Amino acid sequence: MNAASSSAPFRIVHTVCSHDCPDSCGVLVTVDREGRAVKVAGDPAHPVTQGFLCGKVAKYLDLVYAPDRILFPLRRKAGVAKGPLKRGREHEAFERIGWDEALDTIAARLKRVATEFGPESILPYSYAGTIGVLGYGSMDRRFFHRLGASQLDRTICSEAGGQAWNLVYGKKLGTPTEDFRLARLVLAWGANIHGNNVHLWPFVEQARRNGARLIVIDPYRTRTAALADWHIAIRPGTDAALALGMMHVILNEGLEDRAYIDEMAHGYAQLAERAREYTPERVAAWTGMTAAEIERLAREYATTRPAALRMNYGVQRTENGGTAVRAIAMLPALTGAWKHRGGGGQLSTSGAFPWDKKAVERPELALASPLGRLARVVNMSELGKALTEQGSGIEGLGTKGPGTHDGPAVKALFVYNSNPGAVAPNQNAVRRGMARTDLFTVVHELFFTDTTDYADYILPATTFLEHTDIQGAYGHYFVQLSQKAIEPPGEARSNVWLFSQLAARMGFEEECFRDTPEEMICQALGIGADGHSTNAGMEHITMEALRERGHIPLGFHRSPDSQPFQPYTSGPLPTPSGKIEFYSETLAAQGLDALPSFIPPTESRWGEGAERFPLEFLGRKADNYMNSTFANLDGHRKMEARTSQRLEMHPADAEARGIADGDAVRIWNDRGELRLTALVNGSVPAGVVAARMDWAKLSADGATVNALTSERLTDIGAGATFYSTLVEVAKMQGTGARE
Ligand SMILES: Nc1nc2c(c(=O)[nH]1)N[C@H]1C(S)=C(S)[C@@H](COP(=O)(O)OP(=O)(O)OC[C@H]3O[C@@H](n4cnc5c(=O)[nH]c(N)nc54)[C@H](O)[C@@H]3O)O[C@H]1N2
Ligand SMILES: Nc1nc2c(c(=O)[nH]1)N[C@H]1C(S)=C(S)[C@@H](COP(=O)(O)OP(=O)(O)OC[C@H]3O[C@@H](n4cnc5c(=O)[nH]c(N)nc54)[C@H](O)[C@@H]3O)O[C@H]1N2
Ligand code: SF4
Ligand SMILES: [Mo]
Repeated sequence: MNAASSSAPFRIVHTVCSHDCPDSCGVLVTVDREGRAVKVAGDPAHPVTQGFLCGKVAKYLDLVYAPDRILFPLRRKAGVAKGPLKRGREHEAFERIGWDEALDTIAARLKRVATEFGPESILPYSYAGTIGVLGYGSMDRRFFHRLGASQLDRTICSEAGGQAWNLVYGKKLGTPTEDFRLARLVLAWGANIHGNNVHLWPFVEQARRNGARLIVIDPYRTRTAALADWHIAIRPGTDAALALGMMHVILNEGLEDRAYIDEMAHGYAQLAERAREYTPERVAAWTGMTAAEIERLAREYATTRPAALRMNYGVQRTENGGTAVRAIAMLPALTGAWKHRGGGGQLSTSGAFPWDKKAVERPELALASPLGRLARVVNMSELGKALTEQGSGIEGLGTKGPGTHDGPAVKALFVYNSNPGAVAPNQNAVRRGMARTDLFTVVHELFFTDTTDYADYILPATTFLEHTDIQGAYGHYFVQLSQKAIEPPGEARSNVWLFSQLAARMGFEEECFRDTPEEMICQALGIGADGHSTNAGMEHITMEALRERGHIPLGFHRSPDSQPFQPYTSGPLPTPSGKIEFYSETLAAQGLDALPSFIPPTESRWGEGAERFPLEFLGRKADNYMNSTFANLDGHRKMEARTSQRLEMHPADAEARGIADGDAVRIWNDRGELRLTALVNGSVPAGVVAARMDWAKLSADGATVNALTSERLTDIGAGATFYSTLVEVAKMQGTGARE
């Protein structure tokens, strides 16, 4: 595909959008003779991408060629304090240096910190700037393991829901995206399909043309909700109650699939007993629905076949979000929805990709570190604590097992693939921590962000057009090769290159630090002597085939028409009982409730703080940004203009506070405050207010929605609880309506 002759005026290169999005689109990049990308387009041959890109990435060249991209390594000038820098003038705080000098001094400083305070005082902080297998975690993991740096528990996005799903099913699999077209009912639960997962939408539309109904359960009237047949504006954090209420009705009316349950599930009797407590009347009082609506929803869900559940991670960003996901995940098992092609559901498809992660990350290098063992674990959702409370930042049971409070204070922070200054909870604590004069901070970035304002060194990073990678997806079943389409601008360098170079400066002699991206791709695929992958389910994959086609389905998804993939229809499953677990001995052994139950979040209308802070706050993602990415681009900001820097309120809550549309308002709680302009438009139910993620430095008062969110962790998975936040709102004195 990209093998066009060099004399041709254009080449077309197959890349993969590496943003943290379920769709992982195949992106064809047109490159002119001068090596400049002139066009990006969705791959028409990819069954899920279907030839189109979302609005954000359709304008990707605005990002790649943005005039304010960081192009050279930079060092903070002597005497310039860490903290917010004026937008457009960040350069003044830094001086340009060469890569050699940057790498030498950073390596020397990390060595010194490791010797003086122990290597665990170094904290890598990364998330999903790229979800390519190499870019997300490969050479960097090798580097930090070998160094003995603290391990980061990457809990900020999906850990609660992912672990909850796995407690029920053992593995994150789901109905193939393409099969949603066969559904007669699509239930989008905490899932903004149109905004966050737009390549599922054509399949939903196709289903609806064939008579399917779309029901959306979301406190916010998203684009998806506005297009639905029925929008249920549930109160935040009450989903477990609704799922249990639906079970109550289903079991009461005998709508469960006993044959399927008997064959596939464990703990039915216990669950049935638990569900009996959740009468529609009780559940109505929590969720804000009527008992009749709960009954109607349960009946429609249980009697329509095929019924497809699209749950996304919105549900689990609440204090009891793990339990909520667990309870919702049990619904298709109770009704046997998995048996009907096009039914069942999807939270994530990521469990299907059998990457050889150990070969890529090489955790055994920790044995060669000065620690001689795997380092302690720091939860990324507690960055504020980790940076401000000596030896802290580790609580709860995360992915990597229980954390401890032992270990040295964090003395060096190495940020890449993430913008914690904007996206991490409890922003004021995070920024207080990052402003510490005794903290050494390196940030590998594309732009001057809310995080680079605190950096000692800034290193220029690449976009997915500028490096090679391989990628799976969490919203489809295709492996894709992302080929380097253009040379990086300036001196931008990839994550793999950076950590390979740093390893050399640290004197790490292991051969694996010299692996090329191509070699690491082969390691991830487990390419054997005959050129084929040796990973179970990837045996048909070769590098040649990937280069030629760009995308290749996983083994079980190769003949969807003659052999459709329907997960969880035969056992054993990779759970302790080998079955779908309604009752979890694993949780019981941890002293937790083995069955789902509803406990109102402490930060909710039922919580103690509700008297002082009576409004539930949703600091949501923007439809036209990717978390904090794209927010600095004018074209993207224009697309987001309607809700940008706005606080969405229900008319009743606005009126009670004397607030009119366009008024300047202050939103606050004990953690921080935010100033926005009121938008009294009814996208939220009474008692709930909402605002979008943005950059602090692009906001009038220099803060983002995360100035209000807390570091409290979810019940399962120790994830962040962005959507369990209480606030109060007031009209700002001396301000009138803006319009
Ligand atoms: N346009 C766009 N697309 C994105 C992103 C983006 O920032 N912008 N981010 C990407 C990322 S990082 C991820 S993880 C994925 C997945 O992202 P999702 O998990 O789908 O993202 P959210 O928008 O956080 O949550 C989905 C919906 O859940 C709703 N919600 C909030 N609280 C509750 C609740 O208590 N109950 C229920 N039922 N719903 C609730 C929110 O209002 C929101 O509309 O999307 C990716 N795609
Ligand atoms: N209030 C609130 N807060 C949230 C959420 C929410 O819904 N509400 N969502 C949460 C969720 S789900 C997530 S996933 C997190 C996301 O948090 P992050 O993963 O931090 O996501 P981004 O804001 O997109 O920042 C990624 C950064 O990586 C940089 N980058 C991109 N590619 C590369 C690369 O190849 N190398 C390097 N070194 N850098 C690169 C980008 O320029 C960008 O600044 O935010 C969380 N925070
Ligand atoms: S952000 Fe998502 S929808 Fe947009 S191009 Fe990337 S993968 Fe596709
Ligand atoms: Mo995420």
